[in-house]
Amino acid sequence: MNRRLITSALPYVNNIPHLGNLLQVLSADVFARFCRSKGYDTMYICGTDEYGTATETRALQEGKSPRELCDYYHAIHKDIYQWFDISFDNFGRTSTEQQTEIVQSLFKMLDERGFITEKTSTQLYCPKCERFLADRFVSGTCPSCGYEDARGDQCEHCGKLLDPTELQNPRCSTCGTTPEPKETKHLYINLPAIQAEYGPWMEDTAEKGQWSKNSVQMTQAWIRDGLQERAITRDLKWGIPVPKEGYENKVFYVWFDAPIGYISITKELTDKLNNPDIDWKAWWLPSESNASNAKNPVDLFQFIGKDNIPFHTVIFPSTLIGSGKDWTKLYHMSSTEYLNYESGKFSKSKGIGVFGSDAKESGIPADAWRFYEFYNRPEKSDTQFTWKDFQEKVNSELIGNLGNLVNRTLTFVSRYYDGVIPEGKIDEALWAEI
Ligand code: B3M
Ligand code: ZN
Repeated sequence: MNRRLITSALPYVNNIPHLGNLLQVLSADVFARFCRSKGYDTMYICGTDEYGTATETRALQEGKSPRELCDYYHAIHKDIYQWFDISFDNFGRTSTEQQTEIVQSLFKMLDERGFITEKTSTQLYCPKCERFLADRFVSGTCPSCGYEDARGDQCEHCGKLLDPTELQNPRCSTCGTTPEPKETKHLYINLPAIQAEYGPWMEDTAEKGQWSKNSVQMTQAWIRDGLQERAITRDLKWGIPVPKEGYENKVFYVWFDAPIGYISITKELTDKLNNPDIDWKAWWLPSESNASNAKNPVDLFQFIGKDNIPFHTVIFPSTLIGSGKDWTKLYHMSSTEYLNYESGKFSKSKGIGVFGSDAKESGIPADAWRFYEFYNRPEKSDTQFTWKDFQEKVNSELIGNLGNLVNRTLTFVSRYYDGVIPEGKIDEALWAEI
């Protein structure tokens, strides 16, 4: 049996997780439990995504350093997922030495193979804060749907990925000043140059690994439009240093480093265990590992929400392919639609929805939450969390149907067989009829 490497999207560390985040970790958890019960050699990895402007802006608001903010929220995430009984093999974080080491080495491999280019571009600069406004440091009106509070990297309303310069009426998220365009240079990953190798891999894997329909569609649309070079550096302080001359004041873009977190969190686990037979390379770079399970092939199953699709189906695999090494790459993509809250959207920034801490303090057991979230999983279209439906499904399905079946069976075994299911032979005719 192939081994199974399972990941769920790394939640941003800047807030308390809500039911939308829980959906991803729960989906992967159910699958991991299934795999273990079937005897697969299984590794389930997750952790907090700690770099980028989401952290820096939040730290400014809370009067903490980015490091303090990450420590604070990482502990909260860990605690909440523990309460939900999520069976991670490791719940790590991206702000580790292991992450810096692997991200920088992947970057160097790409650079040596000619897949990194340098470009000068015009970016928004806030004259008052005296800095370039990366991603979430700028907000404005979405050019695609007109939503007035779109962030510089993505419109939360329609999901479109944005470049901050595309925003209409841009403003600095920190001080509100209207930023001005100014020139700066950045490094790009040359996706078009990797496409010749990436394209056939994608077609083959999407079919073999039975990717969710939304991820196949979105990925094919990206390929059809022609892959673009994408900037992988940012003018920020909180991030991984770029090991290249002239880039001393820049860091890697969070979306370049985040998926590599799956790898470094595995390494952090195996460094901690210090057992030669449990080796991160056996999972991610098996050709370079001597661990006893390394010869057995690995299938990578990834669980994410639909707004994270291209990062996992295009950019991360292209990074790995471009490095020239035989990394474990995506096999099955399970990407869900959105889980909405009482017909609106969950929003961490606006505090709308049910958060992990609310669930924990509700007095409703974790298993009831787990049941309803999974029952209501938005597989083909968006679904809604409503308190009324939660109550109804728990009462009718979990307690009424499943609970009763289990309870009656156990009562029966206890009453007539002293609590031990007797050896028996199945009546073939009855079984056939069933
Ligand atoms: N942190 C976005 C999110 O939490 C991002 C996912 C990273 S997965 C490598 O939705
Ligand atoms: Zn929009």
